[in-house]
Amino acid sequence: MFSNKENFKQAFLQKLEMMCGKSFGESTKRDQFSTLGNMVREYISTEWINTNECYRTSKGKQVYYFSIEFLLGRLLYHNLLNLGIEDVVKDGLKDLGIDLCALEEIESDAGLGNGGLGRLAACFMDSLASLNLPGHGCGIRYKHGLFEQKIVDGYQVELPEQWLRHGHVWEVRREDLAVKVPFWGSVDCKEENGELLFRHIDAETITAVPYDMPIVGYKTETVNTLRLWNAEPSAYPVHKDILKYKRDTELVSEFLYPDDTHDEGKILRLKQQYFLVSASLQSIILSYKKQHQCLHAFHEHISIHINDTHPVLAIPELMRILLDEEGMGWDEAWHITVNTISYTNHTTLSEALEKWPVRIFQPLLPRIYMIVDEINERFCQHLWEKYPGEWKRIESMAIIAQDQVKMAHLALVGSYSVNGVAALHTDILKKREMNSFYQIFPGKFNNKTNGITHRRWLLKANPLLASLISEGIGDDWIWEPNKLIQLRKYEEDRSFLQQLFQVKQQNKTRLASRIKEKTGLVVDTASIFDIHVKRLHAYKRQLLNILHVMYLYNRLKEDSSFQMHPRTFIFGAKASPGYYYAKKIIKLINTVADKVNEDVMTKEKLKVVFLENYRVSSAEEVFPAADISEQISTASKEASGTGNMKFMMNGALTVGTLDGANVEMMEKVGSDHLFIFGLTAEKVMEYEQQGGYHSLDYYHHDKRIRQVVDQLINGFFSDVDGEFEPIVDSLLMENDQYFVLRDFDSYVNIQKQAERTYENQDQWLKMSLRNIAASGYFSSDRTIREYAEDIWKIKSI
Ligand code: HBZ
Repeated sequence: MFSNKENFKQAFLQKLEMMCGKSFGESTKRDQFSTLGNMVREYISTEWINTNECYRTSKGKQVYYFSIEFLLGRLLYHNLLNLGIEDVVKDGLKDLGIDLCALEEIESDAGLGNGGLGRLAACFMDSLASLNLPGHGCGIRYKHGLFEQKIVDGYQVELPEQWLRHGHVWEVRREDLAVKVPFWGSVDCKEENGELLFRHIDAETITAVPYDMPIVGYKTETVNTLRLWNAEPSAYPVHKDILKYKRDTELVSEFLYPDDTHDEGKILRLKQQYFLVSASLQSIILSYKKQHQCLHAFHEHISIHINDTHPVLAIPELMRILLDEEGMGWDEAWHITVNTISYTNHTTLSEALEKWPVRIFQPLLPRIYMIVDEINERFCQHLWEKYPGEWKRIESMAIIAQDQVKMAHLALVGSYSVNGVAALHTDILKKREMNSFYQIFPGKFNNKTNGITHRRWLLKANPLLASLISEGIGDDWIWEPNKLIQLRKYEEDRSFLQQLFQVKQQNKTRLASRIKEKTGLVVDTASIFDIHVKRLHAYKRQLLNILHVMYLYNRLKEDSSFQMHPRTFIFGAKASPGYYYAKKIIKLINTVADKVNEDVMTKEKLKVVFLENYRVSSAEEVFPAADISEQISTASKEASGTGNMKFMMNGALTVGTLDGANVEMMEKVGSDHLFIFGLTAEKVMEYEQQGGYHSLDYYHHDKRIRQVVDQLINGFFSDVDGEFEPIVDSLLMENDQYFVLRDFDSYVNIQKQAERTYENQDQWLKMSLRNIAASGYFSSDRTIREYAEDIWKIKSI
């Protein structure tokens, strides 16, 4: 049906009538979208079945990527592209008077993630399939993805997200593969033939129903599976409050847990985690047993990767299955488990490391708790032999201590591989955060610098740039992104650089019209598009950026000789709903925006835009349009970053600190091709050891700083009393934990330098080209190859 335009049109019209029960003339955009989606999904089915069959018969090793988040975004265009049928479809629809782009917008984002960690999982799915690697995802089918953000009076307001309201064409419900997951109850212990047998009894069970999504590789025959579990009531227990049971059950896959630091609904969160790993392991083992008699060689055929600690209960759960269901002894079960599980750490922020109170953990998961307790006992015994008498050290490394279960410690002990997500991050884990574990398991630690799929973030998001690149160097880069390096031959080619400029301008125009449509603001496409998009967090320092905007505004107002190239500062960020401080920063950005954008004296020079509800689909419009990419986290705090790579690949120049993967970006492109400022990670950590720095000194001695900080409370920007006091407190009273004022001067200077460079168009374009050329390394294909070879030991089929 996709072999040529005519066949497609005929099939489309027929399908539409059959599916919707109406004629084409009567059909809505949504009807057309569903028709196309269903056609594509059906088209995928044959290869999907073949891929699964191939995995079954080849008996090669497979990896399962367990992640509590998969931030997929939209899939229609992505699937068309990967299947190589986008042109047939686009042309066919055009003949019928339908614009494919308009249909694309009908699809809701599958927003089952908070940010970097969840999007990384989605990029990895694309790379696994595109490299013909046997790798599948396991996650949760949240009914509501990340909240929808509305800005009301400058403040973030959260609305429940509704991606499933009209169904989801890409998923297939597999009720036949449902499994049961037990909670609560108690553990029964019996002796049989001199051995103790444990059984989880009186449990309340939840039925886990898988919804499978096909993950189509780019122009290959591989279609892997992303299995998302839905929580549903099991047969209703007679004596229970049925309504409560139903509500409690469905709640497990109702909401994505909001990011980070703030813990609400602890029990629910732990339930979600066990629900994911128990259901996934059961289904893996069911299918494993169809091919293998026993589980003795499980780890030779299966690798399970845990994306941060959220799925770490895979360790005790696999132990439970091997011990209680397969009747193995501890040592063998432990050997298999440790050699099956590998773990990625995504943060060094200690407040983000998961810890569960025993009082919550033990009653909810009684048998799992027993096993964790035993793992802990044995580990502490081992430590005791190694470090006799060192109580403090042993307590600090224990899995259970001070009535808490430390999930990262469990991951470190129960896996064969532990990786960080950028060289600097892995280094910090080894030298500091996880140093005591590194000392006993040095061989487990390794680095896997993050990557992004260049297919979504360049080929799909920036078709103009993609075709310019292909005109210049052919299209081999799509398969081998390192070949982007060949672009360097155009460094001195003014005509090519001019075309690069035109592409950027067109992308800026596209974003500008989106901004106009959403906010009513008119922005100047000749201004520098300076973009800061990512989750809102103090360490990411959106505050530093907006203070710089305030400083520029002051200069423009006070000094008529002050020259600056016009700039549009664009922000997009969601704050965790309970993260009060982050929400204040959003309010501040919007407050500054209101004042600055209205000021006739400055509005030609300075605009501030806050993009509401920033998500994957808006990101696809944002990255291609950026001149400057803001990557300004306090050095040592951002594990890697992946937005930084998306900007780079789209030719934006980075203003950034030497943090996370920025360090490697600089190594690849050369330090003259980005704008690095601020304290180094080493210096930050040195200060931290001394208890911080004296932020008040910077306030007193730098009048630019004094002015902007004062303006936070003197009513200059907001006439609401005390509105921004918490921000001032964090900077002055709480000693500016994220070194905002410490890096201010350095930031102002580098921004000036970036601006001067922008005004030298030739130089800017050359730098931009160099960034694109060097970005191939940051393709997730490279990352996934490294995981496949070094960690999972899986091979392309
Ligand atoms: O993971 C991010 C890191 O901050 C970023 O530096 C890195 O590039 C990215 C991919 O490796 N971490 C997160 O996105 N973390 C979360 O979203 C998160 C979600 C749930 C939590 C805790 C953290 O409970």
